Amino acid sequence: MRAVRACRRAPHTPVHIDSVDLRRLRLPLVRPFETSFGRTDEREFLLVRVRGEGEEGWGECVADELPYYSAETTATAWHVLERYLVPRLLGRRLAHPREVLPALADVRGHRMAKAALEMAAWDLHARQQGRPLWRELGGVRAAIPCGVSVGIQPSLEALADRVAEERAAGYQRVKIKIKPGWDRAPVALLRERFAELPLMVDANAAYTLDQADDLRALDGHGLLMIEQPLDEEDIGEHAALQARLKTPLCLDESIVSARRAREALAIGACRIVNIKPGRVGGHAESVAVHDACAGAGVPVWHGGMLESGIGRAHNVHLASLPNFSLPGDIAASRRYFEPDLVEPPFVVSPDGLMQVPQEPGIGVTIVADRVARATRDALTLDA
Ligand code: NPQ
Ligand code: MG
Repeated sequence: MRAVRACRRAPHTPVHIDSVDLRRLRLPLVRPFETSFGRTDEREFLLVRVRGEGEEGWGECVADELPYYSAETTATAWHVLERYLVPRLLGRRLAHPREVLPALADVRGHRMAKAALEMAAWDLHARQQGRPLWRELGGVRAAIPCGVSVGIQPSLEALADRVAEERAAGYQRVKIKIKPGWDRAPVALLRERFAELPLMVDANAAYTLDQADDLRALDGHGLLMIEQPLDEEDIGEHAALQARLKTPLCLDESIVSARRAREALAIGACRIVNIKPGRVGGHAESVAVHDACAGAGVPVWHGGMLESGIGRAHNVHLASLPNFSLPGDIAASRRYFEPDLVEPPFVVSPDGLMQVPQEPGIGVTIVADRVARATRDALTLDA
């Protein structure tokens, strides 16, 4: 028995997927989340389960119901997964999950849909090896530093209360969402109330270069960074803006691949990069972005997409790589979903750390009846 297992767990266990389940879920958020592009009280997302060789692997598609953070939506991701992506993998034998994204390369774009499938394949592979995902990805940390993303609030007082609460919970840095008209006053207030707070802002592409003065007004406040002030396509304009600011710019929406990251760094469009595996097509491309930034001496941090515990677990494993040297937007399960879809839930210690799971694969248990209750559509695709 032992010998058989050892053999199955040999270093070159191929990825062989013989069935894929797609599910669309809706889960109420613990509290609404407001950004420059809108307000969400219920998160819709897809889950992908891949099965092969008696094991399974799970991935979460971070696309939203509405095309406001990104062009992809749950509906486009479902369509592309069902018709184009899953058929390219079913019955195929790939030597390693790194081969998944190349196997999908003739389908243009749709990185969030691809990432969900690719990340499920990594979980499957890691479980087949009997190893936690972080080891397969090259992680080096047993715990990751956590920051928190605070949405646009109804008033400045409400914002100050929220930030005080998050500080008390241990988060090592706070990011607030800004938009034209909600930028100077909230930053000035937080600086007054929390002088030493590691603070940053995220505009989600709400500004144009014409409004550079609004952003320069934030320059004296010692912010860690300003995240994605301009449109995702405006990489050249971010370089022009960075030249006029002391505060580092960080790109999120603009960085859709390692190639794009290298281009952005080469022209000085940012000094920090946010990595979200969903945005770049999964773990392998995230590691490539991570490595490109490390090579250029540029720190990265892990973004968040209001994931359930399944996507969150993937994020925690990835964020254990060495160049994730700034606290990420990886917060406790209970800030978003109560209960989460996984056990144990992700928790943040009083000093702002989250443990990286040590069990095989993503290392958490998926609670089937919670998944079932939140499911709106389900489909199984077989080889
Ligand atoms: C960001 N996240 O860094 C994102 C954007 C974001 C934690 O600030 C539904 C689907 C709601 C995707 C809200 C954080 C969302 C979303 C915000 C993405 O830019
Ligand atoms: Mg962002």
